[in-house]
Amino acid sequence: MRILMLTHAFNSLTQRLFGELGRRGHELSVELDINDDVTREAVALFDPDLVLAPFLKRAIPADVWSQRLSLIVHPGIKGDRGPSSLDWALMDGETRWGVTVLQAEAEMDAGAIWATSEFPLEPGRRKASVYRNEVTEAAVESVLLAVERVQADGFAPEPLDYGRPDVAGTWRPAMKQADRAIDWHRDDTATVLRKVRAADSQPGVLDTIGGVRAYLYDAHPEAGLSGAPGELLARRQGAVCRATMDGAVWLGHLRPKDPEDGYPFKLPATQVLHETAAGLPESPMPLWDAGGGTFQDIAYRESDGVGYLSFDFYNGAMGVAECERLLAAYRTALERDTRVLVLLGGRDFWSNGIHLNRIEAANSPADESWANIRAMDELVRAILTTDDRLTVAALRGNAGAGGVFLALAADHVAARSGVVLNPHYKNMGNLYGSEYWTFSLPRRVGEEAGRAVMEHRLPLLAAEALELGLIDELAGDTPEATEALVARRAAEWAGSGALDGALAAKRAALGEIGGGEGLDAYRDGELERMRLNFYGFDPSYHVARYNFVHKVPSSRTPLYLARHRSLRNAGMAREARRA
Ligand code: COA
Ligand code: THG
Repeated sequence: MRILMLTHAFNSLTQRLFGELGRRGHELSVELDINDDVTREAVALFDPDLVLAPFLKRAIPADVWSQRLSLIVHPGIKGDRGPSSLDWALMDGETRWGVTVLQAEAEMDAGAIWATSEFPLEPGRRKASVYRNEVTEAAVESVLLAVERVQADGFAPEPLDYGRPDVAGTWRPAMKQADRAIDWHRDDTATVLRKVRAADSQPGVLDTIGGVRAYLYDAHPEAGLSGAPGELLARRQGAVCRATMDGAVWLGHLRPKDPEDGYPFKLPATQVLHETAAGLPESPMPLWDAGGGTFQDIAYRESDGVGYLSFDFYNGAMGVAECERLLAAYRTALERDTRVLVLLGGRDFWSNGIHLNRIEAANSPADESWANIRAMDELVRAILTTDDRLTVAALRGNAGAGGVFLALAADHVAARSGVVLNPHYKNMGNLYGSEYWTFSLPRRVGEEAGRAVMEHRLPLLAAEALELGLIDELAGDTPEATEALVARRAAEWAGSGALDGALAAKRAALGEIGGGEGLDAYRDGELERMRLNFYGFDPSYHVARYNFVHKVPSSRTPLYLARHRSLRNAGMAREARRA
């Protein structure tokens, strides 16, 4: 089928559906929801059999949905309607939730139902985490089913009827800040966590913290500290700890509401609260895995002769500090008597490379970019040159740009089957990229495929990455399954007689390229180009980063997505229709 994906942004869910539908032979094009006329034009140019809206905030115009079957992916259980579905589900403590694929009509989300899928929902989860995991899996299932039903011809979608016993949901209005507000004197830790997490990653809970009006994000429980409700107690690695009625929470990121209080995008809480935060006592966090109950973004543990270094950075963004701390932890892990070391990335993201928000907020974004890429390169190099043990990258969540090449530095790369990889830098103003990609990419996929991956700038499903040889293994359908499968394999290797041979081969391969010195040549070549990206005459990278960080809406859909706008394709489509 010809499917036009109409979407507010080419976000992770849209990318996943784009990959899954493309793999099944559908002809796809994407239009970002810019305005109704652009939508109309896209329909006219592409002449789709189906309009699919995976992530749409505005109404599809009546002349489009009345002439073209238009399906909406709604992140709600059957019968649920409105723009804040997941927010309400999490605030109300629903224990089952779902995705509904419904037909667009005049009344929002009231159209006939083409497919649904449900999942259990644990209380206190972060909205974006549920979206990137359960919602995305359920959306893939129900969209594929709906598309089959459209193709089957003669399937009658079910009109929305609240009289039916299986129609559980209802219309819920847009959630307001008043619905989200925290009362530090009355809300216990679980309530504060629930409120912040139901609004994370957007819009955040508006509050006053350290005298600043700001949106709160990235909340974690703290079992060991307490104080007067609302009081700031401590700081740790960018986060601040704040007392609740019965305990305390860590808040990792803030976004100031008013421009006079700082940049209007998310930054580490200590950076937003500068002097106030600087006056707080530093609460140290050892590397050994505390097993929860506090904020720990890097943790190490061992079992069955395997070392596990886990890390989970907000939005997968790695600034200089994160790179340096992870490198220090990696070096400590190398001192341990293990022969297999697993790098276990976060549930939502493995890594998205350098920290674009922190760079944007720096006095010299060029200098900060340079420092950040140098710090990333040091980390990647430490992994590439580890020759006394096997390294495994376990991707539970998505990876983008330099984050992908961080993973490729490991000997074995395993990913959750639903992971989406963006192994290219082009969308960030034609950034050349570093992280030793000129070494790792051709080493894994060959010169030609490597060039194609970098050039065509499209996301890759984990299964596609496996076929290309970019990664080595699909490990499970959930973050938990990925962790368990990787652990089983790592323990097998650690106890295997074949490991010595594998390590000898690894040392030989490293020797063949001239060891660390051989690697220098790759990095220096990359950095020469990066220096031009950061300091040269062409400001593309700085412009792209500004737009990304400030979420400047696109005025047009990039041509690599809007295939109907590339003249050749549009012409061919019209020819094909006429014939
Ligand atoms: N630095 C800072 N923030 C980043 C980031 C980075 N490198 N990569 C992603 N983020 C943030 C996004 O701004 C977004 O912020 P929000 O919480 O305010 O919404 C959040 O992470 C999630 O990103 P989003 O695009 O909504 O997630 P997604 O899963 O739908 O899409 C990508 C993932 C990879 C397509 C997209 O985030 C991206 O293009 N990232 C940039 C990668 C990059 O160019 N890195 C730098 C070069 S090394
Ligand atoms: N029919 C048509 N178009 C659609 C839908 C549809 N476009 C996508 C949409 N479903 C997804 N669902 C909703 C439901 C309600 C609202 C937005 C998207 C909504 N919006 C408020 C408004 O427009 O005033 C603003 C909400 C906010 O503040 O975020 O109520 O079924 N044709």
